[in-house]
Amino acid sequence: MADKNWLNENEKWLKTIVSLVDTELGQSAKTELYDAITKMSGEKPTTVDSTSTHQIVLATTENQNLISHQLFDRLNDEGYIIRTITEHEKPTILLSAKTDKGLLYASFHFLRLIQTKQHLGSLNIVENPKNQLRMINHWDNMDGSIERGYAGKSIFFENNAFTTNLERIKDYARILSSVGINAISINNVNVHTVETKLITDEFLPDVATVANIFRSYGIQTFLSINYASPIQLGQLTTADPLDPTVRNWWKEKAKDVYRFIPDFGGFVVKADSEHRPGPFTYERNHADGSNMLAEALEPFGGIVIWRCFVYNCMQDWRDRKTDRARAAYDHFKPLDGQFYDNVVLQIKNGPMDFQVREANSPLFGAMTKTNQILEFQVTQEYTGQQIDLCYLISQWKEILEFDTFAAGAGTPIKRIVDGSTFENKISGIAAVSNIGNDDNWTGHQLAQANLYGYGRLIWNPDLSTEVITDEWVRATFGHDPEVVEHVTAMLFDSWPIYENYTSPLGVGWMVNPNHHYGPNVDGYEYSVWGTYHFADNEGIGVDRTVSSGTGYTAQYFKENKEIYESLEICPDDLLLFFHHVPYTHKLQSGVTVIQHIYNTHFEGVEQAIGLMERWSLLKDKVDEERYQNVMNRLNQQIENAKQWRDMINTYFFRKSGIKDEKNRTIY
Ligand code: BDP
Repeated sequence: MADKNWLNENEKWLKTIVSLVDTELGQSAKTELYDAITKMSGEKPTTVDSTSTHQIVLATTENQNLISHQLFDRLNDEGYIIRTITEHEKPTILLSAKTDKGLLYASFHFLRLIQTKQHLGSLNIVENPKNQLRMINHWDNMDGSIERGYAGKSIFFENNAFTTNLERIKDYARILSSVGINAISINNVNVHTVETKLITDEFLPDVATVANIFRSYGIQTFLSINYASPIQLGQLTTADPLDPTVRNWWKEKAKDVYRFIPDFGGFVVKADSEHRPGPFTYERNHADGSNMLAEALEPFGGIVIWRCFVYNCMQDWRDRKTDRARAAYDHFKPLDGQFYDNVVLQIKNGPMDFQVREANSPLFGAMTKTNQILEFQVTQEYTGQQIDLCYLISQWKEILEFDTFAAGAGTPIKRIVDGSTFENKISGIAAVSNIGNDDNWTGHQLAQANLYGYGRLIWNPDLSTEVITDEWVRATFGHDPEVVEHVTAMLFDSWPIYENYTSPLGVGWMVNPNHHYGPNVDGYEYSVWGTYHFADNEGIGVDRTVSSGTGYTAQYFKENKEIYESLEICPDDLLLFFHHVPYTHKLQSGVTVIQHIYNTHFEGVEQAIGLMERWSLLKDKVDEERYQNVMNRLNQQIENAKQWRDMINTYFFRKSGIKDEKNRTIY
């Protein structure tokens, strides 16, 4: 419900919606406007040129004559204009774009203006998305489970079949489209037996049904595929990418898929990664593997999204030379220039795996002749699992702003993945979704902010975290100043708080194996996963320097390499990611490493309690259901934080024998 004063001044604009665009997407644009305005203003607008004094007009370039066509030169195919034209005989807000898809985005933008109480009398907005591919990846399995899902079961699958609840999928399409997402892969990157059959006649009609829903909201559907499909589905004896029968098999397969879904996006591929099949079996490389699929998809305009999450997951912990952080760069950088132009590499933001804090992947900008997109994780695998609050927009913003120096100073990651630095044909950002069939979609009510913010940030990485957060808080909880203040502060504080009581100084991985929630300092220390902290009685951290360590720092461009290589200027928050230091090493902040560990863990618990206290101030201002949902989780978060504090502090106290300067309780 829009605010009364605002409504009094602006409701004249909301009485009539005239749409001149009759396509499927045009219909969606109009319906979204119509339904939302009805709900927000309490009155149904008319949809014909009525007697009302003002109107909203939806039109694409060619069917409007209200503004000069030249103004559209500034738009790309997904961009739009929103303009108040008061001098016209009937004052009009024109929502216009070159395409009906742009129009849909214009409608959602317009609704955001209402939700954030902007004045509608003098709008002059021109918007283009900065990223071409704006994608969501699902890790949903057909038995209904979601790998790393923390918000219930899959909304797509149950009992090894597709769901019949298509309304829910439609609502999801609307959610995604409202923040500009234009691509989705619906199944897990680990493609198991049943899911391998998604590209067969058994399931393609169902995939097509889902794709139809997403299409009406401007979203293209992709599938994750099993690299060994020719063997598992095709009775071939090999999946060798250079074998002509295999190549032919994929070509025929692509034809099948496009018969059902003419605008199918393409394949997402996890190959030679964590025991998934891939070209290595046949002594071929990732270019051979991806190009074969690209060749099959090319006639239909499809693309191959090939993941770079490739490393040795059978490492011997005694082997101090192998460094998992190096793996993606070592595998892919030498192949630059060998990929077809409908292949795009999907690179996780960090070289390890979505940790609370890790360095940024040095692959960004390292391959000048290869399409690349960035992968974030909205689902909070290592960041609290939607029990603990962890607002990730601040983290992603930092990553996107990171200067790679790939084309000299001023080459942030955001300008590499948007394709502008190296003029890539395909570019953009993908992320693992955090939704499931829980009523509130994300389990933790406030985790919705991560999905919203993800969409908004990748539409325009130049947007500030403040602006994105303010939009979400107001759209979700309204405009009460106290609510806005407290929810905003909670979101902003949450990532640093989570970092405080979990992983000090960029060390990472001190979590329980498998499920990854809660502390376990040595859980991965003597395992095969390559994720070590090397703590002993004297010190902690991974020496990744060229001078005495794994040489990982050399994968960065010179300016960053020099910073990370140096013990003196390496930022504190990544110190243990790059260096092995004694517990008595003095940080730039002035405290020793061990004292930092103690301080942040004590502080983290206090701060988690602080979050709960802040939320409790809103008891009478937020409805009971949402209030309780968040309160329950904050209480669990406090228990988790205490567990982290006590285990980490005790572990390092026992290892180092060094007392807390402030004599607090350590067990
Ligand atoms: C890790 C997850 C695992 C995923 C893998 C991946 O623990 O479940 O399959 O990443 O991205 O973070 O492929």
